[in-house]
Amino acid sequence: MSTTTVPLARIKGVRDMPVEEYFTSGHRTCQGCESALVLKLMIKAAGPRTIVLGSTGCMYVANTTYYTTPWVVPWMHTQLGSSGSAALGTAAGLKALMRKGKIKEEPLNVIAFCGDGGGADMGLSAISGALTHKHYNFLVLLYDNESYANTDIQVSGLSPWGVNTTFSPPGKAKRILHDRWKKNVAGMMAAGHPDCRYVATGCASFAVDMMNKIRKGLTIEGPAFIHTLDPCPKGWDYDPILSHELGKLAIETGVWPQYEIEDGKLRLNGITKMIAEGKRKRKPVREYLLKQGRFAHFTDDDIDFFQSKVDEMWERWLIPGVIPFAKELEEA
Ligand SMILES: Cc1ncc(C[n+]2csc(CCOP(=O)(O)OP(=O)(O)O)c2C)c(N)n1
Ligand code: SF4
Ligand SMILES: [Mg+2]
Repeated sequence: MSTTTVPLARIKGVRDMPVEEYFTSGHRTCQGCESALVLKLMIKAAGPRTIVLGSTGCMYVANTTYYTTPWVVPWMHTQLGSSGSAALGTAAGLKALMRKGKIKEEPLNVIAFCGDGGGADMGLSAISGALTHKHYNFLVLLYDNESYANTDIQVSGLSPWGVNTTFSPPGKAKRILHDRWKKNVAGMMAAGHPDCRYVATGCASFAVDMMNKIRKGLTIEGPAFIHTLDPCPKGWDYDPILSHELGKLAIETGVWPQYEIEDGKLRLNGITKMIAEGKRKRKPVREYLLKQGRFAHFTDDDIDFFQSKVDEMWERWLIPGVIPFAKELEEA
């Protein structure tokens, strides 16, 4: 039984990208949907010898309307909280079938995707369990549009502080209904799963970087986890033309640090690395927030609070964006 993975070389630049598409026409996602772009680039990076498993959410429902689908590769729906167990079970099943000689022995990619609701809330335990199984090769990709978008934009554990969603509308008595700070999922996965060989954050605004992270996750041999931040025109309430710009601004303002952790070694990358090395200044979060209708109710105080939390991450965390503990306890 071969344990090798599908060979996927590093993409050197836009001109080196594969031209073949395996997520094509036939989907019904909104105009400017970055999560759809993440899937399109994900499978472009992975190639045809891939099985995709997707938990319930926009990227399941809008991509598999009866009789139409953009998927060219084998694809299966899995229950909302089950991306981790589906990934592990499929990788283990393929291995057993190959060992018994029931299917041809060949390397195959297994990718399970989930949304922030399905992955970071409901399916956290299944993903955590899967990431402890070092003898199986698979990638769990969490596409984060910061709400339960498919059921009409409800708050999730990854929704940003103060955001206007259908579960947290600003009102006269309470302007800020959602007052919890976004979970740090990639950091949690990396710090808490010693046998998970690869964890990364990504964004489709930096397509080559994101695709190379997907290739790395698929070829490292063992479980891998990638978390992408995906602007969502419907839930974030902005003109779809701004999707690319908003992804970029999330990184430029320091709200979304870009990094990868390979066998316990951290590499900040792109603009995040430049900010960390003092070669580039973080843009004010105001530039990111005020382009989105979901923050239109923010007062200056709200923006200042948001900025102070991002500053805290950059200035006080042991590793900005990754390890949230302050360097030392302050004297009482
Ligand atoms: C166990 C279960 N609870 C609730 C639902 C209803 N439901 C379907 S999709 C969805 C939203 C999922 O949100 P997320 O995972 O963030 O994906 P998105 O829709 O944002 O792409 C919900 C609550 C379900 N399908 N299964
Ligand atoms: S609601 Fe958001 S995530 Fe869902 S299809 Fe529309 S843009 Fe994409
Ligand atoms: Mg979501």
